[in-house]
Amino acid sequence: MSNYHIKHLEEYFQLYRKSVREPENFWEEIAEEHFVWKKRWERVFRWDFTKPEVAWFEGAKLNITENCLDRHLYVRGNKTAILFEPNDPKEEAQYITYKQLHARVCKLANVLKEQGVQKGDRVCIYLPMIPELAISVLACARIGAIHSVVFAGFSSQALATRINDCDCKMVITSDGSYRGAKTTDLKGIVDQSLESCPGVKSVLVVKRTAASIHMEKGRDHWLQPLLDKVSDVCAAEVMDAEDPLFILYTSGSTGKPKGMVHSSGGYMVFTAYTFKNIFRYQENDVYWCTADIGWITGHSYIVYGPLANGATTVMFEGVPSYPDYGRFWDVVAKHKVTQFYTAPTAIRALAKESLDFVDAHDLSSLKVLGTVGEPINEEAWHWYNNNIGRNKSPIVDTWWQTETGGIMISPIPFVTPTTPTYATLPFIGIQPALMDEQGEELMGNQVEGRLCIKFPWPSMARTIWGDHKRYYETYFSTYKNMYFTGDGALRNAVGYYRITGRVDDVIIVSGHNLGTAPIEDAINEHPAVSESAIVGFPHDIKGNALYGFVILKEVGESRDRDNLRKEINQQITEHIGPIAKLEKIQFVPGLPKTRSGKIMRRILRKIASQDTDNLGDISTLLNPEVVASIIKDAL
Ligand code: 7RM
Repeated sequence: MSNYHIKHLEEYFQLYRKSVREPENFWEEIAEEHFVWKKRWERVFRWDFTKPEVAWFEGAKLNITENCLDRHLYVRGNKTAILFEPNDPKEEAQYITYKQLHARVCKLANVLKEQGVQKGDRVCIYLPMIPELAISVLACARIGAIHSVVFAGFSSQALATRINDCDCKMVITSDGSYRGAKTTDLKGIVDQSLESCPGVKSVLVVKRTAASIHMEKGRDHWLQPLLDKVSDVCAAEVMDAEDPLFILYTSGSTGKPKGMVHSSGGYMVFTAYTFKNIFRYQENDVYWCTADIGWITGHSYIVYGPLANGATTVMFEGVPSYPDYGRFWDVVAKHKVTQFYTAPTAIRALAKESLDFVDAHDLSSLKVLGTVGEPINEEAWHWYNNNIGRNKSPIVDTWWQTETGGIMISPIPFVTPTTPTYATLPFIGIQPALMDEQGEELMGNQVEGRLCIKFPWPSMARTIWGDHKRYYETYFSTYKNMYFTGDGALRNAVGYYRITGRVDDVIIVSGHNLGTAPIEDAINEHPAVSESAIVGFPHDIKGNALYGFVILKEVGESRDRDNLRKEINQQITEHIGPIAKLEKIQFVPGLPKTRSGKIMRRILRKIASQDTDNLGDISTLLNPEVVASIIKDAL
C-alpha cells in the first residue's frame, strides 16, 4: 500500500520524481499491487507521439468489472456501491450493495448477449441518471462491448450522429426522464433518431416515468421482463489491456464530434489511483460527484474510479434547484457525504441564492470539495470555501479533459496547499509543458503559454473512432512530440498551474464544451440565414454564454427579428440540444474577414464582451466599415 495513498508534500515530490525518472517501475508497482489481472503485461508502456501510438500494460489480460465488482464481494459485498438519490426528494433513495450491483450487471450482461451483442460491438446508452445507466455501462464492459454513452440532454439529431459515427447496433434508453419539475420523452427522441440509424437492431427500454410510449415491434423491448428471465451469473470476458472500453464524444472546434476511444487497463489504473488520492477516499466515506455519467467526469469519477476502490458513490438524478436551491446541501446532510465534487457553474448559481439554503443543513460530514469543467473564478472559490467547506475542507480544483481520461493537474487534499483559481501541481506521472506560439517550451516559473503534455500517461485516449488522422492532427501536430490540450495556462512563482481557458474555438458554457462550427452549421440551415459566427462572452453564472452574429438572406430581411431569434434557437435545439442555445443574436450586414476570407473571431469576441476600445491588430481586416456598423448595433 506504500505508494498508493499520498500523505504529505515530501512524499508527493518523491513519488513525482520517481514517476518521471523511472516511469516503468512506478506504474508497474501501482498496477501490480492494487488491481487484479488475469495475465501480466509484457511491457509497461510504449509510445510514439509522432504517429501517435501509445499502449499501456500491453499483453495483460483483465476485465475492468472484476476490479470494480467481483473482487469486492467478499470484503465488502454488503457495502453500498451505488447510492441513488432520485429527482423527487419524496421518493426513497436506493442503496445498491456491491453484491446486488454485481448481480444486476451480470443479468444485464446476459440480456445483451441474448440480444446478440458481442465483444467489440458498440452499444449506445441514452439514459437519465438512474442506476440502470451505471449498470448498462458495466454490463457492456462485462462482455467486452464498447459503450458509447450519449448525454440525455442531446437532441435526436445529435444522438443519431453519434449512433451512426460508431455504428451502434443497440440503444439502451428509458421511457422518459425526470429532471427538476420537467419530464422528457426520451424514447420519443430515440424513435426520431432511429429513423436515420439503420444499423440499430434493438432497443432496450428501462421503465422510469411509466409514460405511454411507442414500442416498435421486433426492435424495442422493455428491459425488466428480459432481466427476469436470465441468470445473475455471467463470466467476465477476458480483455486485452489495450482493447477499447468505451467511446465518448466531445465537441471539436470544427466538423463532427470526435469519438474519443479509451482502453481498459491504463484507464482503470489511472482513474482508480487519482480517485483515491485526489479525493482521499477512505473506506467508510460517501463520495458524491454531481456530474452526469454522459460526460467523462461521470465515467471516470462516478463509475470506474470509485468502484475500482470499493467506494460508495452517489448517483443523483435531479438538479441543484429542485425542489429548491438547498437540494445539494439537503442530499449532503441526508447521506453524510464526505467528498463533494461539482462544477464552477453550479457553485456560481448557488452562490447567487440566499445563504439560508446552505445554513438550513448540516454539512459537517464534508471533508474534501472538488471542482471541474472550467476555470473557477476567485469569488466562487471563496464562496465555496467559506460556506460549504467552512474553511477547513480543502478544495481540489481538478484540471483534465475527455481526452485525458483522468485528472491531470490538481492539488492532493491535506498535502498540496491550495491557492484560489489554481489547479496547482501536476498529478504523479503527468509532465506538463507550456509552449509559446513559436513552438518553444517556456522553461522556469512565471510564464504563460499553451498547455501541452510531453509524456504519455495510462488513461490517455488512444484515437478518435474511425479517424486516427484527425486524432494526430488535432492533438499531436501543433507541437512536435507533445499532446496539445487546446488550453492556455500559466505557471506562477512557485510552479503552480492556473488554467486560463480555451485557446481554440471550443467554448465552455455551464461546463459543457461546445464547438462553434456545429452551432453555426445548425443556424445556417435556417432558410433566412446566409452566414453566421458564434463567439463566447463572459457570463456571471454560465462562465461563458454564446453570442451569435447572423447575416440574413434577402428573404429574412422583412421578417420580425424576435421571431427569427426564436426560430434560430429552435434550430439549434433540434440539431444539438438546448445547452447550445444563443444568449444574444445580433443581425449584421457582414462579418469581419481577413483578406484570405477567414472570420476574425478575435474582433467578434471583443464586441460580444463590450470591450471595443482597442481592437488589436486589424491590419489584415478586409472590411472595417462592417466592424464599425456591428459595434454601433451591438447588444
Ligand atoms: C473533465 C472535463 C475539458 C476542458 C478543458 C478545459 C476545461 C476542465 C478545468 C478546466 C479550468 C479546471 N472534460 N476544464 N477542468 N478549466 N480549470 N479545473 O471537463 O472534455 O468536458 O472539458 O474543460 O478547458 O480543456 S471536458
